[in-house]
Amino acid sequence: MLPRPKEFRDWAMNFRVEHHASSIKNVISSHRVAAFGNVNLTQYLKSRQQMIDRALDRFLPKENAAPPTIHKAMRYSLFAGGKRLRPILCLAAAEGCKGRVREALPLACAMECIHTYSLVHDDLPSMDNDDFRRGRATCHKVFGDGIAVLAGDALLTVAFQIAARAKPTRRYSMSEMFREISIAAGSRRLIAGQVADLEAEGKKVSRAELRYIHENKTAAMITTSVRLGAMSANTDPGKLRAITKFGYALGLAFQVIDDILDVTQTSEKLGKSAGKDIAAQKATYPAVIGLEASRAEARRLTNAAQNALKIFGKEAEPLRELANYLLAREY
Ligand code: GRG
Repeated sequence: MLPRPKEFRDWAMNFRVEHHASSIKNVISSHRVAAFGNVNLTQYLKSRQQMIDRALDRFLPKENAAPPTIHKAMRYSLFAGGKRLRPILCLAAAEGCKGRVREALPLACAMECIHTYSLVHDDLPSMDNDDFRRGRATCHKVFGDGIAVLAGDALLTVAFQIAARAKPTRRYSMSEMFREISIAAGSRRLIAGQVADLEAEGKKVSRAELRYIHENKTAAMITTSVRLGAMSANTDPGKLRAITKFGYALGLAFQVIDDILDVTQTSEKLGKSAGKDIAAQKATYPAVIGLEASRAEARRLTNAAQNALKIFGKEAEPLRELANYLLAREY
């Protein structure tokens, strides 16, 4: 089994809180429209996506800012119609902890910039070599490999500039928030997952190795997104632990479902190349445990995510509905 970073054990296994001292696609699938308060989930997702898009547009250098090529490339990938899952979860976690969405917005946008950078780099010929992402040609196909590398670098860097717009709270300092983001995006989480994923290609991997890849490549960014939302709301340590459990289980469920969709959906529906995992002999849940067992695992993880929210009141209803929505998603 691959080594597990200590910080991840702290978060995900023991749930010890370390530092409390100081185009959704243009058409959102409406196969399951849940309602909370007076708002249904479809409207909620759409309005949150618009809020995030407006904020990202404000926070990013304009397309014609010098040198225009890099800013065009950054914006090309950022505004290509991603689901905005991580920032939406960040804002919903802030709400769930009775905080203000406005305070969480810079942190939410920072996570989306980092996520987009990881997609741009993942699509490069030297990595996953993909031509199609978020329903359009990948960044390097349009701007060339060199500019795509730089656009990814610039999205990662601007994320920290954007996060710096957030405010510290009584319990959580800005340095804690920056540390949180750096760990999630760093060589022991997102990059660790990507390294393990690259190294697993064409090999038979165990379930534990697969889980390590998914925890780091996917669940860490999702866990950090909800933790940041909770921190922006100055949540108490018990609620931060619960939000962490939620993010971790939801993040794993999200990746299991992503693996399932890769073998059950078309490229057109996904907005990215379907069937690539099998072609590249990738480590995926369907490949390791089979399709039906993967579906059962996604349900089990979604239940675990729901259970983690038991201590929250009706403010966490959007988080609960998002977890159900993601389990039933088709892209
Ligand atoms: C290059 C450091 C580095 C990391 C790349 C993001 C990634 C790691 C690889 C892409 C392939 C993959 C399956 C990643 C797992 C995370 C995931 C499911 C990404 C896609 O997220 P969505 O579905 O994408 O939220 P949109 O486009 O909707 O934002």
